[in-house]
Amino acid sequence: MTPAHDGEGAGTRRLTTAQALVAFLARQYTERDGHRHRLIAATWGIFGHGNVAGIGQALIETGRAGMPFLQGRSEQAMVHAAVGYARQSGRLSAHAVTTSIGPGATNLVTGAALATVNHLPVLLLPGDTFATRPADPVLQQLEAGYAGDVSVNDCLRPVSRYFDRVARPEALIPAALAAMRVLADPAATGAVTLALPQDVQAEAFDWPEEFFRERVWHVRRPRPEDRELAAAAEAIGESSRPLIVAGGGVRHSGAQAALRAYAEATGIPVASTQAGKGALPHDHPCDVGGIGHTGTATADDLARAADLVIGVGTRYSDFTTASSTLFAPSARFVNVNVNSFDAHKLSALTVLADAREALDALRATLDSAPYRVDAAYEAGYGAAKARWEARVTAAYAPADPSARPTQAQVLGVLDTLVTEEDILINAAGSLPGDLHKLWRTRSADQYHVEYGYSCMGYEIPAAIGVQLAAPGRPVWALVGDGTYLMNPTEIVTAVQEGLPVKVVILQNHGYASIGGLSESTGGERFGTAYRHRTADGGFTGPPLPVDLAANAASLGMRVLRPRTVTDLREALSDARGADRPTCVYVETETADTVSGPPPAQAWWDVPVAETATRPSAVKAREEYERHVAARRRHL
Ligand SMILES: Cc1ncc(C[n+]2csc(CCOP(=O)(O)OP(=O)(O)O)c2C)c(N)n1
Ligand SMILES: [Mg+2]
Repeated sequence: MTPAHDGEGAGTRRLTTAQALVAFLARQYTERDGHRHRLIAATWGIFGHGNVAGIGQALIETGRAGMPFLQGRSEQAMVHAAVGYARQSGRLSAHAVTTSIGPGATNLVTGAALATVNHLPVLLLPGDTFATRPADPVLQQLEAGYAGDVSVNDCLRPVSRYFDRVARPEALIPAALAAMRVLADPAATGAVTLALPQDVQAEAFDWPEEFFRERVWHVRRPRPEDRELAAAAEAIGESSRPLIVAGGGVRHSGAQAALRAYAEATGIPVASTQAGKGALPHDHPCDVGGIGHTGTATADDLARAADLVIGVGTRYSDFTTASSTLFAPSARFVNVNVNSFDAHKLSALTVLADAREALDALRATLDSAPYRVDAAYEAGYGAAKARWEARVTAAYAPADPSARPTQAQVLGVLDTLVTEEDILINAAGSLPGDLHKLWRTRSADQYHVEYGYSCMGYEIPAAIGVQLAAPGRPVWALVGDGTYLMNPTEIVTAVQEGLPVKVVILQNHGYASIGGLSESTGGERFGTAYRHRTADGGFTGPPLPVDLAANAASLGMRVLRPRTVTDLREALSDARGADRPTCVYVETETADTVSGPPPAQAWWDVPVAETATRPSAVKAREEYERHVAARRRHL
């Protein structure tokens, strides 16, 4: 870096905008509970003309120690990796992602939406077309006829929590500070985009030294207001059938111990969303498992009967609420959330606060106003929990260990091998439902299912990000064949970085989950199987001769191909101990004769055609209308 120079620039440093940004990012920290973390721990990148000579050059100037660099294969996947890292880091540390202009930039959009929906921080640094426009149109420029200041990067606005275009070097100062503010704000965080016109990236400016001082961004834990706390405690005191719904906010806040203490003190059962699963270990007496469409019978029956639902850090997605059909019309809600938007859902009594602070404060109210659910309620959900546990055991148990495993049996084998160290990653297909219903989560960060955006192809890159944040721990990306095909290329990055991630490919020759959904909505599995096209125009021929195991091997992975349950146990055990990226490829049994996991315990709204000629669709519509009639508005 050029040192500060004399004269008019005393106390300033002459750097390009890109150099200044990288130097700035290298000195940003978060702090929570007295612990400090590097806010931007590394930068992912794929270079093109829009960033190679700007941010690319700045990264060499700064050096590897100042800003570690990670090379990706696709921009979307780099964001997934960054999101995996941020979730595993408790949102206290994040990654940046630099891209070229045009396609490199718009490839970020899906990842940005995923980060924002899940409230997970990532800093996006797409290149942008020239601010000075000397040679318009630059390669890959959009040229919107109606507006000169629009570029493809504007696609990132709706999916970013903060967006800025740094059209002049000095505009970087407020833009960079605002970006850090949003990334470190527990209520606002998500994707943050600083679009960097390629000429501005390379332009020099005399930056005030003050810009480069170390900055520590306090990640706050707002305490509940007395008034809100008192109202919540009163509602809980009046309740005879309360239920806690633990969402992702419990995890982000690190509120698991506080939740456990509160649940133990009150006997209130705890159901969890996909993001919240693991808030309590599966064998805790108060843990009743997943809630909603993919929930357990225990949790869903409690939800139907609950007179008070205490949402802690949840967005109440349609899966969680069974599309507004799960909770009783008379149910009341208390929402603990750091984010006002979520706190106000379902006309709840709001407790606008950090989850840990709020749960501790609620527990403290018990000193003056003791509260515990009655023994019959506790015994009731305890018995239901035991019944569900038996169903999990049945779904996991192989009838014949020399046969091909079902998907649930694959989870069953994994269940026998993992400890609380293991981390499981998944996002889409039939696995999220199976995992939510069945998985016996042993530790607070074991269950990593991205279900806010449920994005096929999140798993493998996310495993890389998680492994970077959790070195030495077994990290498993569980993927369906469709998901694998959507985004396998980051395997190369795992190989390049020597990260021993484990990828389990569950081959069932197509989009089985959507096939099932199609069938139940009268769509007859149209377009969901990976089969050869036949003379009738459909995809009803033999399965495609695609070899995903060979594909993974070609990208540099070690690949194991177990065929039976017995082989699978050996392969998963081998992969678990492996010190290099290892893939376990398994064909799963899908025949209707094999019993699968328990069916959905609650509805999910997928609109069915109102007019149809095929009997299956007509019948599905009748069923749909029956369910819709049960929808409530909690006002
Ligand atoms: C990027 C993306 N595209 C489409 C979907 C819709 N979708 C959800 S699950 C699924 C099928 C997944 O197939 P596979 O990974 O093989 O899992 P399976 O359903 O067979 O268990 C599709 C297409 C999605 N979630 N994400
Ligand atoms: Mg599949």
